[in-house]
Amino acid sequence: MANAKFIFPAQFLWGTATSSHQVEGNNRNNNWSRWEKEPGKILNNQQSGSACDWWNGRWREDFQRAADTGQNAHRMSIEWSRIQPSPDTWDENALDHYREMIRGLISLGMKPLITLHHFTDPLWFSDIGGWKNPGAPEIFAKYAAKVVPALKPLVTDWVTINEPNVAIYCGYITGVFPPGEKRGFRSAAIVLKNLIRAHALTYKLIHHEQPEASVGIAINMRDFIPATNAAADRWLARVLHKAYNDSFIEVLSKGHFQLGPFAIRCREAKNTQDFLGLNYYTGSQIRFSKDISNVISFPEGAMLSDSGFIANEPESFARALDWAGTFGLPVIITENGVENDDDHFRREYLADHIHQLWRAWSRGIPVKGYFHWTLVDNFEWERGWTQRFGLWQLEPDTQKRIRRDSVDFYEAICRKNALESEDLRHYALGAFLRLFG
Ligand code: IFM
Repeated sequence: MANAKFIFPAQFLWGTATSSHQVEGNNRNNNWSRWEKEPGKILNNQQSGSACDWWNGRWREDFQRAADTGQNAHRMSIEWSRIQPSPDTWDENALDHYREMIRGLISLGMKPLITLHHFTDPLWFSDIGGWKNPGAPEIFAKYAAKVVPALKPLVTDWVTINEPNVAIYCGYITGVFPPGEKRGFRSAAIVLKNLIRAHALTYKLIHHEQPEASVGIAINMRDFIPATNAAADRWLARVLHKAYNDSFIEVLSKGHFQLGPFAIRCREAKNTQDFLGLNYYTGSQIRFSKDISNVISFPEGAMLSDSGFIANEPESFARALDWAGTFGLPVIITENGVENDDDHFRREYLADHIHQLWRAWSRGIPVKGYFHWTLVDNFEWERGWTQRFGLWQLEPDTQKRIRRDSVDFYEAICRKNALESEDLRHYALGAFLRLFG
């Protein structure tokens, strides 16, 4: 068979994404460090501990790994609680530390994409009500006003807030993230509005500091597919799509959002994105049921990740990309990946998703980059160390890194700026056969 090559546009960003609390280790002053200590909050009562030991300097070897394997970009986050350990103190050493890390990336030829908020809040902020505090947007903007001038000589690409929809859903509806409210719909609405305002203020502040900056959020998009053609299933899938996927992003685009009687109006948020950051992992099937645990499932026979969290549904990724394209902005895949320790599934998933990414680009969606989640196995929030998303496997106790085969596959894609059928055949035979068999 002739070799087929799915070529990406020049200057495409290929990297991995990480977040401070998941990799740094020894974060002791944020709401997650407190949450982890409460029995029963994290699977098997595991804790982040030293995580990937980045704060002690192991970022150097991991950045080297990324650069040595062809990556030209990296998405990382700044830990608010390190920069502003109390309301009136700023830690200049922590800022220096981040400058050093970012310089490290640049010196290795990797473009930094910097996230200002990735799930964690300083303890003092949580103790004054966190994102429910009416002053939360201004408090956050004050932190951003400290970080942005300090990093702007090194950074032009910013993500203000990571997955606000996940933070709200897990923090106030299911309660698996701090502050652990369950079915707190009123709180969720308050937090949604405050996060939108925090983003809008920060967007403006960054552009004031750095007119050439490119600023977005990273939204978690989940494709909700009606399980049947029944009106109730279709209705519920539509409502979930609006509430989970659209609510935040629509306000950033139009300044308002409406779902039945629930409305948000925030004119200051209108047009406050320069790119759309898409975090996509899976699609799921929606069935109308009074028993909430029966609502979400995966299609029968779907290829599932180790703990059954993620299904390989590339068509859902295609729909997510089409959806992202409707906002008329450049699209960056700020996260995509799968938890799989033995790596057989990751390579197939990677192949199917990169292929869909290429297809989206060829039908005109302006995709500019892809950040695989993640570089090295790290602390996976309420699921502790049980889910392994890394290109490199990590033994947290010894800090030993073990290269998974996906590294070689991803390296081939990054270096060639293309997905080639030969690499597909070699690393992901299932995907090869799905495409060419
Ligand atoms: O690890 C998380 C990340 O922090 C946010 N997006 C999803 C990832 C995998 O669950």
